[in-house]
Amino acid sequence: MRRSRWLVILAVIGMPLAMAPLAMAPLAMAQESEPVELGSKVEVGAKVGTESKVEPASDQDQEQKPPVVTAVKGSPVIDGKVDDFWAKAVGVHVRKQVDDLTVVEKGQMATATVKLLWDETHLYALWVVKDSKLSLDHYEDWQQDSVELFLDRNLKRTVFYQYDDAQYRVNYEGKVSGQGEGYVAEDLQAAASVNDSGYVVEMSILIPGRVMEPGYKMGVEMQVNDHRGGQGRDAITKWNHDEDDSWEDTSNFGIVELK
Ligand SMILES: [Ca+2]
Ligand SMILES: [Ca+2]
Ligand SMILES: [Ca+2]
Repeated sequence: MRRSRWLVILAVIGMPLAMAPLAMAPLAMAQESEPVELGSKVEVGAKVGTESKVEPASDQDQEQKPPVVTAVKGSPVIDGKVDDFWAKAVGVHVRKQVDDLTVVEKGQMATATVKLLWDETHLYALWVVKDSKLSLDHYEDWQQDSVELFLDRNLKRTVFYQYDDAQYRVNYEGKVSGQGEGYVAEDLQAAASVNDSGYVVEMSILIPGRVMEPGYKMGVEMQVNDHRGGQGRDAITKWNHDEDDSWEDTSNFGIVELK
C-alpha cells in the first residue's frame, strides 16, 4: 500500500499524523525484499558475502510477491576476474538455508553474493562465493562445490519445467553442466577463480529467440551447492525459496528485471 493511501486512511479515522510512523512500521518491514545497491566494486578475494547490507525477503513478502533483482546493462569478459562493469550492478545474497539438505552448522554453509548484468543477447552473473572447504570429490556435478542459476525465460511460473526453463551449473573450476528442456550446453559460458574466501564464477547465458531490452523480466533462482569432502553435498543455500525444488518447479523463483 502506498504512503498516500495510508495518509488517507489515517485522516478518515482521525489518527494524529504524529502517530503515523508507528502505524506504518509493519508496512516498512513488508517492503524489505527489494535488493539494495552494494556500492563498492567487488574484488576477487574480497569477503563480499560478509559485508553486504542486502536483506533477504521476509516470509510474508515471499507469499505475496516474489523478490526482484535488477540487472543493469553491461557485457563483461568471462574470465573469472571481476570487470569494472560489475561495480554498477546490484548484489543479492544467496544464503537461505534448505533444512532438508543441511548437515553442517548454519555458519559453515557456503553462501554467495550474486550480481546480474545483461545485453541484447545474454544474461551475465557474477558469483562471489564464500566456502571454507572446497571439494569436487563426487561423480555427480550437482553434489560438487558449484553454483546454479535457474531461469524461467517466459515467466510463466509453472510447477514443472517448460520448453524455456533451464538449470545452469558451474563448479569452482569452471566446469559447466545443467539440465531442463530449455538447457543448451553451448548457451552457457563460464570461468572461475579460487581465492582465500572461496571462489568467483562468471556466467554468460545466451537468451535465444529475442533481443532483450529494459523492462524485460524473467523468473530466476540462485543456489550454492556445498560439498565438504564427505559422502555427498552437505548443504545448499538459495536466494529465494527454502526448498530443494528449483530444478523441477519454477513457481517459487524470484524475478530479474532488466534496467
Ligand atoms: Ca571478467
Ligand atoms: Ca564446500
Ligand atoms: Ca517457463
